[in-house]
Amino acid sequence: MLAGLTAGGIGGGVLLTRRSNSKLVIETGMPLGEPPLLTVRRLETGLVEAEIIASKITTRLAGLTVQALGYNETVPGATLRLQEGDRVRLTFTNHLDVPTNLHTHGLHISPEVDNPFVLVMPGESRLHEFTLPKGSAGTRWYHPHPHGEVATQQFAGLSGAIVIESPLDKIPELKAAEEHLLIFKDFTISNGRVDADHSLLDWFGKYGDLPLVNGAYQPQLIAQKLRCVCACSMPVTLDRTC
Ligand SMILES: [Cu+2]
Repeated sequence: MLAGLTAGGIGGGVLLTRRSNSKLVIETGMPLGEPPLLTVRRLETGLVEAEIIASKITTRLAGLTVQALGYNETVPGATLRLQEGDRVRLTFTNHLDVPTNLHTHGLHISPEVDNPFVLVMPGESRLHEFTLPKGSAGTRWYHPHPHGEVATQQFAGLSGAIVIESPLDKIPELKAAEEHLLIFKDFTISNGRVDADHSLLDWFGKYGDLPLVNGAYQPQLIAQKLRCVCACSMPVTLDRTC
């Protein structure tokens, strides 16, 4: 995966990439940052509303400024934090210039709501309405699911975490515990952009040059409680991705 990392350690180093065949001066060993929380509106009616927007963005990955695709203008996408029993009205808006859609990976909801065959065209929105049943608590994630384009769009940066809390999370000891969210995702960066090109050679999987955690290379963290999402691009065939 990595041809070599020289002059590394805390601060930075030169990464020789195999896939993009270039040298990258990257940031390493920095304190771990986490994706922002997605804004959630809890209405008096009991409904929970949120919006996820896919768009082209300029962002920072491993200390590099790059063009990528992001959800709510970040890579990884903003974290959607919900609770068991929530009645959710989730609006997905496509500000990309290509069709896409939204898949909520791991949620037990109707395929009529989470339908990978329904495309959201550029500039359009789609409403996902569902209820989170008892027992659905855990760490999930969301990503695009347009057939034939999943790997390309996901590799370009589109993925984010869904955290569903249960009543157990209100136990004082658990509530008081320090919690961190780690999203593992590999990237290839060349010419100032996330290179998401995908070929038949990649059909059984591919690795990006940069294995990142929350968009950082080898960040540092001392922690008690971790939530982890692997949004890596290796399992790209549909039956392995979902
Ligand atoms: Cu999935």
